[in-house]
Amino acid sequence: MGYKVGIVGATGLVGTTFLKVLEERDFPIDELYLFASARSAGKQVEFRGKTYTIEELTERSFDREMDYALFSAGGDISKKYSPIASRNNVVVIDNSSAFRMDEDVPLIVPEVNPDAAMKHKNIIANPNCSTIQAVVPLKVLDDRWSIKRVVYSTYQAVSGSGLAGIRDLEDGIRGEEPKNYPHPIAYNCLPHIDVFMENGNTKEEEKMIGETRKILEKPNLPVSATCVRVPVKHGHSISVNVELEKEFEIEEVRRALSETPGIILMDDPSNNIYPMPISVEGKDEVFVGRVRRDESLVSGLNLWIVADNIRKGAATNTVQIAELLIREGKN
Ligand code: A2P
Ligand code: 11C
Repeated sequence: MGYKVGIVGATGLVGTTFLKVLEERDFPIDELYLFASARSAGKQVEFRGKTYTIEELTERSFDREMDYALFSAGGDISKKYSPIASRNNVVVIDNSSAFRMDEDVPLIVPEVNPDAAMKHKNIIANPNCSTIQAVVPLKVLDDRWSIKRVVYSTYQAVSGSGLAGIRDLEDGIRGEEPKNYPHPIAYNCLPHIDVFMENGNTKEEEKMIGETRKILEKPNLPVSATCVRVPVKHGHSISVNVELEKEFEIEEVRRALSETPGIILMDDPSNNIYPMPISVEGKDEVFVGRVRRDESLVSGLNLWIVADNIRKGAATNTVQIAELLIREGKN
């Protein structure tokens, strides 16, 4: 049996990747509905050898029968249209930050907290791309050695800002002024992702802090983050410093990470082997390397975590949430 699936933001970077991932994973689809803004209405898209026409998203879009709607058209569209879809009994899996910290909305990474998804009330949130790739290995550490504190330093690709970010990097290399970022991103790094908050953190940093606590179900976990945009097209990298409650053996940490589905340990520095953005593009796993003891702490660990921000960080994780619901009979 197949499902009736809608995609909101079907022309965007994440939206088009939804289609690729659904196709690759053989997701069972009987009916597919593609939505974007009025600008794209009428455009045609190929999926599994069939041609589909993009429809303008309106308040009537969910009047028809639909099992799942995968949203990636920004927070304002999610805020307006997810409740309409949900009232019409469509299960929304939302990529925006609109509902992530809402108590009634599960925030899900299927490898980490699948059980939380079962309590959904028709809206499930997909975490921020940087958070997703960080919590997959952190969950392994927390289960075995209990995490006491986390410090994140990110190196985030321009594709995290959608097509506008990619355009600024390409234009910048040609010497043109940026249109999306406040400074050139070509040959530069910007310690600035999303808006600045009153406490001096950016919203991206606050997202990583709050979402990590919610997903790991550790509401008081001390987490610190510095998020940096770098001139890389695809793939976010994160240097993660973790303090653990219990003593650990480094080989046991390596074994635990390498045995976990969804993680690929790429850690052979003597042969120059470690994950890099260019080696993870188009992949669905989270890659971990540079696993080593932080000797400045009693039980401290450093990790280097890299993943494709548009796939595991967005489209793949969303599709995996839908697959989880189907497996558990919770659609
Ligand atoms: P469109 O292409 O018609 O503008 P990205 O983040 O890669 O830029 O993608 C944003 C996605 O959100 C696109 O599919 C875009 O459609 C969609 N979108 C933007 N504004 C609206 C809107 N008002 N209604 C529906 N979809 C929208
Ligand atoms: C970035 N992480 O790289 C952001 C993109 O909250 O879903 C995703 C923003 C979000 O800019």
